Amino acid sequence: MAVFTQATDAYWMPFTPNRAFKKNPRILTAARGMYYETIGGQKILDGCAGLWCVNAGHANQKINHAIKAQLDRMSYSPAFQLGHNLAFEFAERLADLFPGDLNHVFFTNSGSESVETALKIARAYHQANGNAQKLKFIGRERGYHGVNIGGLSVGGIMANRQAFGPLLPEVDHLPHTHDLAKNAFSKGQPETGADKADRLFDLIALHGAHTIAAVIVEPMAGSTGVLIPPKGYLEKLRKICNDHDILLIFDEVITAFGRLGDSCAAAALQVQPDLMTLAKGLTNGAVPMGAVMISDKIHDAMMSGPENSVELFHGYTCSGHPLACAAGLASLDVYAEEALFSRANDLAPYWQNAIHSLGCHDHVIDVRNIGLVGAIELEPRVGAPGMRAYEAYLKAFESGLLVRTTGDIIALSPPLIISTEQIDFIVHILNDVLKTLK
Ligand code: PXG
Repeated sequence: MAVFTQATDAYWMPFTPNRAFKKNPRILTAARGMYYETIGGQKILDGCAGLWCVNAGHANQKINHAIKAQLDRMSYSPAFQLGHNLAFEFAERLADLFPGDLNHVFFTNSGSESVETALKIARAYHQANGNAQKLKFIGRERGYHGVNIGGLSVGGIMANRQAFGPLLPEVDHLPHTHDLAKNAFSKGQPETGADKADRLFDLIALHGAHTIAAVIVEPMAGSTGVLIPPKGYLEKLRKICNDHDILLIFDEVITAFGRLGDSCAAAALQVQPDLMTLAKGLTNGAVPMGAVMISDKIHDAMMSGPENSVELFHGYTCSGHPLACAAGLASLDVYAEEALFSRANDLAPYWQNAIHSLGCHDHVIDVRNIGLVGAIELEPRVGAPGMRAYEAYLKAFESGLLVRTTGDIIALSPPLIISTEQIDFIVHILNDVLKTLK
């Protein structure tokens, strides 16, 4: 059994209680398929696809080979004023994959950058159309749109925002859709709550549609603890945006690439956005990459100036990075060859029954699911919110299962290659954990 002797002081870990972690580090040394291996040699079933990204499982050999081959061919190509084949090919493939007229792709390196890019494109689009006053963004309470200033501003998670104010002033928020009193233990999309979208009318009345550039929402909010859109809610947002020339941005960093049983939430739930942000499953997490899908309407409006002028003063050194494109193209092949999006769809009823069986335990106040996503919400301990779920996380890990927790919510989003036996294992471990949870 290997022992961890590495000094830990220099590495400031993201979204981690560094001092507590470093007293008792959990160190992974390898990952393949559905499992990690720890430094102590323990096998851990991955109940959350890394951080919602390893949809085809870990160390997929086809993806690994594509990256290795590209590494020896060309490991970097300048992103501005020069191109390479894979970036064009990958963009075409993405345009084919996603619904409607999301036919144009801007490459970034993360979900956070995708969000900033989408917000900037929304403003630039309205400016190109002569509507320079359309500057405001409408986000949503409990929304997560990454960690950069634009994304924090439209995001709605207080802990992520409070140390960094002031944020963008031209922002307002819709209410979140989570309503346990009415929708606890819903299977799939909750029946009630579409009317929460009507609050957009109030914000339009308050600010004026002529000042609002875009509404940005996660079709299913992941990070905040799996908030599933009520039936009819996204459709309503779409209609109100259409009627007021407001762009609708779906942040699909978590929901795209099969998580809801289709290429993206827009396809699964049949609501078409104007812009869609991507990352994570775009390369199966193998190389950092993000992207924004852009509709014809927006793209064409921006292509109207003189032909030799830059249409969008925006981009990153590593936009369309060759290794990321190689990983992304191979990921699309694997998703198609292994039919992973429909696999997620086919497994969803089994998954639903399995995780709803956990609803019987003390302290469980909700179980919810959609596609291959699930959440178990626990009643917070008085005076110690989050502790109950954190204890569940630690106990599950000791028993060989990795879950994510946020507040007192246990979130589950396994790789789409999961078997029914492995779903049973998740439920078995969580049963034991929830039984002993005080
Ligand atoms: N938008 C959404 C909807 C996300 O979920 C981002 C943007 C930012 O992506 P980057 O690549 O900049 O991290 C995210 C990221 C979790 C968890 O366990 C979720 C995310 C990241 C880390 C953990 O819920 N989502």
